[in-house]
Amino acid sequence: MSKVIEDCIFCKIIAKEVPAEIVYEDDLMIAFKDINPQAKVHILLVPKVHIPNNLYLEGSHKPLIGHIILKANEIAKKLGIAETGFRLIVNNGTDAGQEVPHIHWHLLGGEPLGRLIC
Ligand code: DGP
Repeated sequence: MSKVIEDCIFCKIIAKEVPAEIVYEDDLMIAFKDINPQAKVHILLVPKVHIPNNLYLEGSHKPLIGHIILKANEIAKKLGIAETGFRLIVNNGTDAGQEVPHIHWHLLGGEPLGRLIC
């Protein structure tokens, strides 16, 4: 069981103290529907260990990150959005609009998402 960081909503979801529509879970991560979806399919992929954002990643996290990125493919296939395409996004810090300081990957798809400037 990962340590629950006080006031971290994602730690509370991981600890099942707050409900979420979970689409996948294992020892390392959880994936659940975003409460405020920005596309027909909008899933958050969240490591169970509390890491605030990309800046806090260390070498020891490499297997965890690889695991989450590969699971994104599996979840996209399971939800039927793999063939039509999907987007994976990580917001880091204030300028990127990060609201929840527990690193997470947004998996978006199920409809045309429009072009980003990058
Ligand atoms: P970000 O801005 O990258 O930190 O994205 C945080 C996302 O988390 C945002 O799209 C809304 C979602 N979110 C915030 N609180 C909750 C919650 O309690 N439950 C669920 N399912 N999603 C949440």
